[in-house]
Amino acid sequence: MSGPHSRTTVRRDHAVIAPDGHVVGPVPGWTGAEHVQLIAPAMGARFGMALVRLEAGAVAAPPAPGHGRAVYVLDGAVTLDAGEDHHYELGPGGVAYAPPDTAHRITATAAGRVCVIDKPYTELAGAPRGRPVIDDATRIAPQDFLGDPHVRVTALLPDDPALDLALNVMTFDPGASLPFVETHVMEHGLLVLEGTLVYRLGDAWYPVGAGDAIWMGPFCPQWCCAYGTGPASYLIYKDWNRDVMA
Ligand code: UGY
Ligand code: MN
Repeated sequence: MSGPHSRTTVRRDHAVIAPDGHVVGPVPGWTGAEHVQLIAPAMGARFGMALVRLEAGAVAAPPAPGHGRAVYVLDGAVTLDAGEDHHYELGPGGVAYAPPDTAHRITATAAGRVCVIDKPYTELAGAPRGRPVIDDATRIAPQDFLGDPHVRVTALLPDDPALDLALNVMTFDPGASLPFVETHVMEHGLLVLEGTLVYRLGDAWYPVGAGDAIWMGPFCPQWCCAYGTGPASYLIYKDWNRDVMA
C-alpha cells in the first residue's frame, strides 16, 4: 500500500502507470482473468494495452470487431488456436498477432500474465489483412539500435505490409540511452520488463522500473537512459507502416 504516494501520472500527451495504482476490472467474455487496462482511448490513445493475469484454463474474449490483437506472454503459458492446422503453444517471451476479425481462441494452459494490445486496424488499399503471426522473442536475434551495441532491438513481428503495427523489445545496457530525443507521429505503448530507466516524456522526467507502463501520444518528445547495475528492457508497441495522410 502506498497511501497518497504514487509515480503514476496521466497527461495530455503521455502517461506513466505504476503498478501501485492498478485496479482490476471485469471484461465481458474473458473467463479466469484479471484485467488491468493500462492504456485506452479514454486517455487519448488510439489503441488499448492491458495487463491480464490468467489462471490455468482462462479463456480470452475476442478483440472488438475490426481490431487486430497482439499478445506477449510475460509468464505462464497459453495456447492459440486459429483454425485446423494452427495450434500454437506460447511460453514466456512468446508473441502472437491475430489480424482483425480472424477466428482464434487464446487459452491459458498454466497460470501467468500476458500483455494484450488491441488496435483498430488500418487497411492498406490492395493489400490483404494478413495471417496470424506466432513467434518466440527468445529465438529472434536482437539488432544494434542505430549502430549502438549497448542498445538492442528485437523485432517481434515480421516486416509485412499487412501489419499496421510494430512490437519490439528494446534492451539497454547499464548507462546506455536513446541517442536523441525522438519526436514522431507514431504512438507508443510500453511495458518495462526488467531493470530501471529514467524516461523523459515531453518536459517531464520519470524514474521507471519493471512493471511500469507508459503511453506516449503522437509527437511526445521521448528519451531514456538505463541506470542501475543490470540491463533494462521494455516491450514497446507503435503504430507503423501506414501513410498517416491517407
Ligand atoms: O521505435 C521507437 O520509436 C523507439 N526507439 N522509441 C522509444 O524507445 N521510445
Ligand atoms: Mn519512439
